[in-house]
Amino acid sequence: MIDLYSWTTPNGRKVSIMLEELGVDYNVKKIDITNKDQFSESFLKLSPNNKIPAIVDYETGVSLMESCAILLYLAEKHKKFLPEGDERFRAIEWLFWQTSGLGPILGQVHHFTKYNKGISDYSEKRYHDEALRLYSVLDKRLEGRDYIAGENSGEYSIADIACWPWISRFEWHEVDLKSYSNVCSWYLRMVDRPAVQKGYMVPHYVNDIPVP
Ligand SMILES: N[C@@H](CCC(=O)N[C@@H](CS)C(=O)NCC(=O)O)C(=O)O
Repeated sequence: MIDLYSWTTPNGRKVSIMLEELGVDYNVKKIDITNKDQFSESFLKLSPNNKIPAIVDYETGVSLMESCAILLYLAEKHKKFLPEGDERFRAIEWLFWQTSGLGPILGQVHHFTKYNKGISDYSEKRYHDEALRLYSVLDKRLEGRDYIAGENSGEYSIADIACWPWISRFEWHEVDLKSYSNVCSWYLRMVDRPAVQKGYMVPHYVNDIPVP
């Protein structure tokens, strides 16, 4: 059994989608980051960086913070959603791209453009421009491919699971998803997956999955 500490955000949804894809049993522990639950003493023992998500795997005794470390751990444990051979590092490459680029930059767009509009035109423009660049990078990567990593036309992997929840906030990014046609097709392909639909609603329903 796994305990998942999470909230209704992209980093949290990455892990719930992965757990749904794997079909493993898990308990959800709500950490309401709007209520500062992430700073409680008990949660800090699991997540010293004060952020969701975190997991405790009672089968192995492993506890982990950092969504992409959790995705890698689960992929290795279950031998699923991480290609083998050379393509393994292609998936890891895009996983790092998400965690070092896409997530942090889109996080800044949420901060300045969604929640603090008008406070800093400079920051809004800087992060929006960079967000558009990242959408273009992903669009190019997905040209002629169904999924981000894997040989030929791609193989569904933790790289897709890491990126999709961030792209699902395209409206917050003021991005017309249809103008990134490869990203848009991939996004809708992901929306069709029952595990994506279920994982998106963890720990609870906030809204329907946005569809362009
Ligand atoms: N690099 C971390 C980022 C985690 C993160 O930023 N979590 C956010 C929610 S998406 C959070 O817990 N924010 C609470 C806070 O900043 O106080 C990961 O991928 O797990």
